Amino acid sequence: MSNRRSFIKKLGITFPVISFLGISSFAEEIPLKNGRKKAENKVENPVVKPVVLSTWDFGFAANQKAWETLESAGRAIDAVERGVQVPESDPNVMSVGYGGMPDRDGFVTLDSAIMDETGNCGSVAFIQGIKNPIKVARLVMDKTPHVMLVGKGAQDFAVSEGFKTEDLLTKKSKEAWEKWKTKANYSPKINVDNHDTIGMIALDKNGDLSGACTTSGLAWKLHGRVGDSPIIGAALFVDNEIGAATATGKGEAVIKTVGAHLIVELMRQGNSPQKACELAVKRIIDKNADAKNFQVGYLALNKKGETGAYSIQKGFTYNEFNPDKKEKMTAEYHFKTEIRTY
Ligand code: SD4
Repeated sequence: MSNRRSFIKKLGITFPVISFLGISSFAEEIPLKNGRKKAENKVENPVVKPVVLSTWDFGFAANQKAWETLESAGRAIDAVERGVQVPESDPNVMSVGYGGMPDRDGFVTLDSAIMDETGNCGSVAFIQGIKNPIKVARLVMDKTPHVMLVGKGAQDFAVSEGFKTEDLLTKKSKEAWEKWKTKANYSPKINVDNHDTIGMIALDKNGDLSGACTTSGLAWKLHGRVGDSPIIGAALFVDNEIGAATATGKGEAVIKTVGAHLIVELMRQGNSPQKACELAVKRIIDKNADAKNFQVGYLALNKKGETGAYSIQKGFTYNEFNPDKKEKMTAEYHFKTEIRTY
């Protein structure tokens, strides 16, 4: 125990008084179920302004939900888990959770991941019949010694935890699939209705970062295809010393460049969240001659609450909430703008 901390203990000063004194770096270590301890809060700033970022227009309602938790000094991990359940549960969001568009064979298969401030994480991939896969990912993280469960095993685990299985294919999604089948032309479009994952990253009042990412993946994908969303490091990565990042768009391109992890490492090297997102997009463009034909969008957030957003193409919208603003934003993008040199 530091001298400063033992001194305060000796004085018998209570937590509210400590907070009043603006001494926020005395958070005790919290033992976690996995035997590890939550890292001691090293934030010196007494009042951390919470921030939450999420992808696409439907993320606005998700941010509103997450904000309730952040505003009341809850943990970022709880905020993101609650937030992303909003589009997961909404049948009108046809690219996440319930009502998501199916694969080529008519099956709705879902991918989700979650990661907290201790570096702990959980994910489910190719899970079927479960409306809120992010909750299952959280349980994989909290209750198992594993990081990832897939397919039937993931569904069995969910059922053993009390989840109901349901038919996730709504009338609307089934009709869209039937229409697609008449041509069965597999050519993913940009920013059109064949994708849109929710990725959400947040910083809480304690200065801790967490993230979640959940999707039904690319519509009309091959049965069994798993995208970037449940892959830790690809569509989601959190390092509580540095920052967090999340991705949306063509998962294969994100996996191949380990996008979210790349962004966090670029921030570790001193780049701002904005520059880190731009460099990660540039990496995809450098490695893919056909990058003009698909979309990838990145969001990043650092420990100071600074944010970044960038995409390959025009049209990537995201939502940024902090105590001073609650806004839908449009990201800067690579093509059709001057290419920046670094
Ligand atoms: C995937 N990245 O399965 C997801 C799809 C997506 O915005 O994000 N769409 O590849």
